[in-house]
Amino acid sequence: MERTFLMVKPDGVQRNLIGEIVSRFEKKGFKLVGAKLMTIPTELAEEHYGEHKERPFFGELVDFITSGPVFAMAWEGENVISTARTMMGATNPKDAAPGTIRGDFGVTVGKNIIHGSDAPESAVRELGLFFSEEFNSYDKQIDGWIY
Ligand code: DAT
Ligand code: MG
Repeated sequence: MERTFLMVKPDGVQRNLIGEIVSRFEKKGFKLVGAKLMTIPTELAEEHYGEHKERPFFGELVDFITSGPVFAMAWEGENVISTARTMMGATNPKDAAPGTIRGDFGVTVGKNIIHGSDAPESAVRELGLFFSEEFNSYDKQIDGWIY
């Protein structure tokens, strides 16, 4: 089953949105298989966002993501990578549709509430960066009503 890395950013934690965000993915039918509240060390932030290191906002992005605790999560489900991206909404909340997480709760691109892996390769890479331990794969009675 496909897995993705999702993370409530420091603004989402401060704004008490952890529960709301977890709830959306739970209700959708995806399965939480790993989670932790953590403050990201600078080196990990720079590696996680390495693809953006030449962009003008890179320093600001690293400062922001390390500015307070994040809620890092591993989620499992069919097509969870792309479906979670759809549920998150566009990168800039001003372009994100109502009903998406960024569309409902975000205002500016710098504080857009949530991170999610954008492809299978980045999901594997990011899960590896944030979770070294085993994931909690488990069956739920309700699985048969989802698949
Ligand atoms: P996403 O988070 O949707 O995958 P991304 O990978 O292009 O978007 O960028 C990573 C983060 O960097 C994004 O969530 C917010 C920040 N960011 C992106 N573009 C920005 C910009 N033009 N100005 C400031 N921050 C930006
Ligand atoms: Mg990205």
